[in-house]
Amino acid sequence: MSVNQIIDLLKKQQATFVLLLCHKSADADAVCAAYALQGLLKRFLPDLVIDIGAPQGVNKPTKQLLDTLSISVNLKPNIESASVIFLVDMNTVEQLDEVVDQLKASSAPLVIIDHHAYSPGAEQICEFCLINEQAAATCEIIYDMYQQVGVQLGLNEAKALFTGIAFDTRHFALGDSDTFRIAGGLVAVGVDARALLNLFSNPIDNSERLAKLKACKRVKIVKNGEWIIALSHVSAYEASAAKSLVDLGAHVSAVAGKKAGKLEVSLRCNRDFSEKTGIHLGKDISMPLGELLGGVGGGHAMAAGVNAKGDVVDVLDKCLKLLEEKLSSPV
Ligand SMILES: [Mn+2]
Repeated sequence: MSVNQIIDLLKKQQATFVLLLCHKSADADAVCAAYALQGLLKRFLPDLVIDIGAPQGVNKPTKQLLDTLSISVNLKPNIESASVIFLVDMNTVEQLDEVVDQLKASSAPLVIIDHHAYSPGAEQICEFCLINEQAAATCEIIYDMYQQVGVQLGLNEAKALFTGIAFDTRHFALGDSDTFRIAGGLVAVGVDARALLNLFSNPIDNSERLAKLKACKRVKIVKNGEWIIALSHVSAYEASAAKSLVDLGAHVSAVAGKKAGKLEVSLRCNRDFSEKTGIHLGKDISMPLGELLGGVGGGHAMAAGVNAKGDVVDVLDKCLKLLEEKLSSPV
């Protein structure tokens, strides 16, 4: 899919209003990618009204980012009036709970720009689908879209892309050669890398510290051959807790949490586990686990998640079973 194809689609639809939708508790990558995409489309269609929508909210660190980079996000986007809808940094609408029905009812063509593992059916629901699982961040894909059409990035757009990439690569620790090529390009536009990284390395607040410590206290450790699996549950900050368990020494972790009847599971593993076992947490664990629980799961090879209903103990058992099955039948 090329940028020109997108522009042609917008013209063909005689689009006056377009929505760039971000996933549930939108993160820096989602919001920043949407912001830079908004800027790119504006270069071609200056009269087009383009809203960045986050109907399921933005996460806490991203809220501060929105102020700093002056990015406006609409928390109650008008789905019905959109001529074309973009899914940015996600490739399924299922995780958008309350607005799924509105999206399904809309006849607006859907464009997907994402770097998560393909969800079943992603290609069927969209007009154009740009999913690059190799990209470390959706912001990297947007950077290359600018390159493709030779459009110069503005400084604020470059800052946004740099921040989104820094966020998704854990401050570049998970970056590959493409990540550094792009970071170099953004620095050339005028991004002050150190200043931006400092700005967003906020100390975490006490509720997150407590969640991480509680996850450690409640951890169930299972050894499987050379691998250490850590399972735990918290009432918030599942992703942060799952990451902490891997930082502490687990090869793979799953942390479940239940809020207002909704169950969330975050999975993380280290690179050694990912490469030696060939297990893709998004495709091999989260997707089947989501299905098993009547919810939805997906994500990346080393970081994934599930949204569903159910009980934390039961979901962790099912998750462990899936991991054990995969480990006993190496790919
Ligand atoms: Mn992302």
